[in-house]
Amino acid sequence: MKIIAARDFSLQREVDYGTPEQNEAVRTIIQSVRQEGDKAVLRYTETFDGVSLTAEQLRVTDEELKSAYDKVEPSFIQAIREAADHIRAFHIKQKRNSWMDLQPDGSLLGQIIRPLKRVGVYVPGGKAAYPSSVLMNVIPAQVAGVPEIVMVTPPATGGKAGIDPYTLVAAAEAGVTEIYRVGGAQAIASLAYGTHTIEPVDKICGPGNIYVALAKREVYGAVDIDSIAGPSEIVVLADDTANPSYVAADLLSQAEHDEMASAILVTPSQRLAEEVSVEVQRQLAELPRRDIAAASVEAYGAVIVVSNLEEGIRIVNRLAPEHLEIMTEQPMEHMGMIENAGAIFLGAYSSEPVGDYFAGPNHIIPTNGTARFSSPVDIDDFIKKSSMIYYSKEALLRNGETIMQLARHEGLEGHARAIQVRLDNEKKAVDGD
Ligand code: HSO
Ligand code: ZN
Repeated sequence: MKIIAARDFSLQREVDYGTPEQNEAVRTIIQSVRQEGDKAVLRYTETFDGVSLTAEQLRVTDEELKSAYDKVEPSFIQAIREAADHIRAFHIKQKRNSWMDLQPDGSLLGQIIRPLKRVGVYVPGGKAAYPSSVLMNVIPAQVAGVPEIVMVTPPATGGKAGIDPYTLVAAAEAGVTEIYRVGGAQAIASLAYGTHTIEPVDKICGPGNIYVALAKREVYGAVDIDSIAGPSEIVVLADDTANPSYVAADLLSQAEHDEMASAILVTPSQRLAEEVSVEVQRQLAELPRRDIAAASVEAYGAVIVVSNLEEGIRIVNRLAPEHLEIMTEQPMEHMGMIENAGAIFLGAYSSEPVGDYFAGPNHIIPTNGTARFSSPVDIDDFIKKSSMIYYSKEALLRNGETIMQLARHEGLEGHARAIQVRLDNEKKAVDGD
């Protein structure tokens, strides 16, 4: 691993906006699905996934879901259940209440919290088909009270057997209410605009390939979308007391996600820097996904040696990493100085996979420096708020003139008259008394 100077370092990587051809292809798919509905969906499924289906076969049946349970080990179901319990318990803490505030003049102001009605979760095939990510997308929606949670996934993620049974089990355990075998841009178009078979949703979330990402960007506005996740990142802030083999293993745990993942050690200890570099190479050689991890370490990995932990913390705040592990003698003390990090893991035993799978906090976390201004997926992603205003007669009489002054200043006489008509009417009533 290269040892480099802090000032030369940034975590920011290019965001992939796709080639003009890819954008064009996505637009065509969305247009066709809008115009032809299921017919276009089935045609694209045949072309891109090599699976020919009827419209009735798009929806996964309850029997199919039941048979998925027979295909996976009971210990996997148990593990998913335990993880789901923790994730649910963590997200329940985030729930917000509607509130109302009674003013002395009898008026009432408030905020009403409502879940979104229908949410679509995309689950990709290929190297990023993670049952853990199904839990992390679906459970917050379910805890927020979303009544209809629709999952879409390409039809042959489990090979000839159809959809990967582990994905199906995770979906059922998390609380998905409908599943459709459709992937790619055609899945996103169906969720956004609806077809005869698939009702449109209010929000689409979940990761996918470049076509899925471009399609989500394209339909944004017609529906809400989640933010588009970049490659995984880990920064470890460690001092002399850290165990080099733990640090190296944790760096590799994220490097193995993607050739573009980023794993960085920030430390004031030259000895630790050197030992971790050696350890990374040693552990890499034995890692099944060593090709991916090695490419990531080579391109986006680094050890940054700083003069003290305070300087290290400044660098962490500048990087604003998705995941930060603090392996110092007093991790709690240093945590207070961290301003920008999506998730903070404290001490030698809080290895990042603890959070990826099990502890409860969400593993969908802002990347590419966006932890400066955004947050991990939570309940707020699946609710909306309505403001509530009840003005009493007394309140309007007291404040009407002021409101009219503001309206007239903006040249909006109609606004002013909406108030005036009430004030006049009240005046008449009083004069008539
Ligand atoms: N570390 C990933 C999430 C994940 N890890 C899924 C394992 N499975 C998010 O950056
Ligand atoms: Zn991970």
